[in-house]
Amino acid sequence: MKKSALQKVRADYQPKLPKTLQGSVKLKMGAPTESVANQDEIKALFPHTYGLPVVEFEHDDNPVRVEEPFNVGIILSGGQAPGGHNVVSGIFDGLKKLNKENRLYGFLMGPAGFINHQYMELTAGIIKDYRNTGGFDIIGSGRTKLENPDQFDSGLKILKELNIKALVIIGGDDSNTNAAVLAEYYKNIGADIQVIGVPKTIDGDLKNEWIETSFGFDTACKVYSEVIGNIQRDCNSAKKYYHFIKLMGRSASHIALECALETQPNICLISEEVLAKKMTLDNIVNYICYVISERAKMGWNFGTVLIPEGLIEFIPSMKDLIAELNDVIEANQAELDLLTPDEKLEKIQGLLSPANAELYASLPKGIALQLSLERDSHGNVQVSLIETESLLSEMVAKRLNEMAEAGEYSGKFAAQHHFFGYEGRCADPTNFDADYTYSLGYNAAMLINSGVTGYMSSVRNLTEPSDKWIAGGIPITMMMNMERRKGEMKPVIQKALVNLNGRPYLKYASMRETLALNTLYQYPGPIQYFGPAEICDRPSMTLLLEHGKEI
Ligand code: FBP
Repeated sequence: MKKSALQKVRADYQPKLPKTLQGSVKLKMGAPTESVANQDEIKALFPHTYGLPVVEFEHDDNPVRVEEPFNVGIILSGGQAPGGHNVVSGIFDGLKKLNKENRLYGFLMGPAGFINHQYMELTAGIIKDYRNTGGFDIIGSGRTKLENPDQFDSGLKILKELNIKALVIIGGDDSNTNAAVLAEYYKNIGADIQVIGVPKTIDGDLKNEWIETSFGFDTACKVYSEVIGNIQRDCNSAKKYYHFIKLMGRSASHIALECALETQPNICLISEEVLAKKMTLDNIVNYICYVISERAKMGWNFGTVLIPEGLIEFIPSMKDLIAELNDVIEANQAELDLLTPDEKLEKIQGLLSPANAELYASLPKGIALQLSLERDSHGNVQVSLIETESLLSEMVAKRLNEMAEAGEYSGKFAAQHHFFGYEGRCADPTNFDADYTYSLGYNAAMLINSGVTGYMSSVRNLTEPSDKWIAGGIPITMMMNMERRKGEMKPVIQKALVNLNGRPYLKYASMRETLALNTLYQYPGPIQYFGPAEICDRPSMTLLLEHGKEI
């Protein structure tokens, strides 16, 4: 494979490790833990892995040599996120540091490769080509949900065949939930297999006191912010378009919020705020129209609107509808698959409760169909397929016409639509993500060597220089609560949505009116890998603000 000039130079970047991981390590045990909610239910479901202590690594002055070599398997699960390859190289280097004979196997195309016994050995020669690169293409990723004992037993066969002692699942909240279920299952049947999770997702919604951020969020947001900045320059040059920009992130608005802090658009909708204020679709449209008409009075018929991917699910009436649709579609999927789009709409409408049926019927047909598409394997609506940016701009255009007829608006309105998601998921990781992911992987190897199971690799203190980062492990059950999924109550890792009392949101909210009624765009420019640390190593604004720093 021919490499670009940047790829060649970037391959030589040596990611930084926390100081504690640079030599030999020993484990410091913390106090026993409790799950974040529903303690009795979670405890009953995870009798062997509930209540474990938080663990932290310390430098070991008297290291005990590991005599027996061991093998490890890895799975890349779910959507791609920048830095996945560095998790793999971090695990590999950690294993080799412990014992040159240790081996690493990668299961191909996500959990499916584990269940179906498709794998490859990851050697130094293979890994060399993937260091510091974006993507998950080293072994591929997939969204098969690892959830039932048949799958666990099938996977166990290949683990035993390859003499694998531990499995590392690199994934988001759902995949790490599965890691916890698998750890418990193997412990329960005495399989003698450890399971370790690594927090991945560009969405930034897998975080808590111990997991300060999921990997990939930093890079993806910087890619989107670069492009939003470029659009804003274009917009401010031509002065003739409103750009409706939808940003990935599934339910949470972390990506949209981070990009707003980076680029200072005229409007950024925050789904969590829409829910808290019980806003309707009309309220949102009216707010956008208010900003457009005020800007028009100043002669500005241009602007930018950031829209979080999951917005529609947070509008309370839409949320109720989607929840019922999830259950109805799950129960009738086979039958619905055989119908034409019109028949499908009619059928679904007939199955919904009266209030939801009415709302469903009132939606533009295209949006109703997008809401009725097959769910992902975790039972979630595929929000990335819903064209909220077009829905909003159509409704805004209609309302502006009504306002114009009533003599309340005399501007010009033309819209452009964008959806940024896939553009950022496989970017070469920023220095922050390159270091963070390498450390998470290396740390996972150390956790395996310490014998723990049902833990997530945790590296924290991330707004400090990397040598001061704190490495350890968090019991996954500690992050769990019970939620309704596919019509049933299930134990899952609690998703972190935007905290409306948190500093990132409050910072944006304090600037919002000024940004709406002025043109104060910020242009972050492309990710820099070489140069001054304040440009190359700066973590996300979200992380800085959450850690009490100024931006
Ligand atoms: P993960 O939670 O698996 O990391 O996925 C993140 C994400 O990029 C979401 O932001 C988006 O809604 C979804 O994946 C898109 O899914 P797909 O990759 O299947 O199109």
